[in-house]
Amino acid sequence: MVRILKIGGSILTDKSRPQSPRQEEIDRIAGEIASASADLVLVHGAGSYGHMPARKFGLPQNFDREGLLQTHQSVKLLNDLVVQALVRQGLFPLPVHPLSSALLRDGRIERMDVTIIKEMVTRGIIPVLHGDVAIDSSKGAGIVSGDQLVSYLARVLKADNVSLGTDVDGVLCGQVCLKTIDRGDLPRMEEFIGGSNGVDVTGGMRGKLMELMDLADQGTPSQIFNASREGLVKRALAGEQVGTLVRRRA
Ligand code: IP8
Repeated sequence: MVRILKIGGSILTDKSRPQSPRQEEIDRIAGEIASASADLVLVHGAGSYGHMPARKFGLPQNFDREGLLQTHQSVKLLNDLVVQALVRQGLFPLPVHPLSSALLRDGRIERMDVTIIKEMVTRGIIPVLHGDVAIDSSKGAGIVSGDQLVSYLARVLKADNVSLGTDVDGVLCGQVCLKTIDRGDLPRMEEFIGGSNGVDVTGGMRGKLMELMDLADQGTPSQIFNASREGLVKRALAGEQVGTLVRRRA
């Protein structure tokens, strides 16, 4: 059994200000993870640590070596804060930087060495990945979002629990949070799945849904829930549905 949890950058940081962590949230979420940390792969978004420098350097449209370097160094700082918070909970996390393990082609993961991640999980270690810059074999520079990592890893690791914590209750249709969503719902949802709060270069809720629909089509359902509500990370990890279930079209 493998569980994959992604925590969005908008929970962990203030996306409107550069490199601004929400330390209390990072610590609270680390505490909730401690309740169910076995067989877990953790992925976190880049928040203002990634999206702001990426936009400044015109990534991923421009191949800018300085931009790749600065953006990666910046997201590593957030990754370190997450790793340290888990360590304070008595857990054994290790950072895994996608820049060093994944190759993109046209913005999609073409290859990624997941053997290391599997070995870590088997040995009681929590691999902690994050949205990152990456090398793209066709365009030079790329960005691999935490959402794309979740969908790739869930497929390759055959995950049985896939949860994405965001700063909203799930997929919202106006004021109503949907219990479930599948590909057939997308046309009527177009107007509601626009953007995300703050600077975002990887597509907000729309990007997330595209990744998760592909995953659902291949037989792995996932859920989008509100990780800023206390207790929901813990309950999601325990297998409870606490947000919108993204599933294969019936
Ligand atoms: O926050 C984006 O990852 P995300 C990564 O998971 C960068 O969308 C570097 C902007």
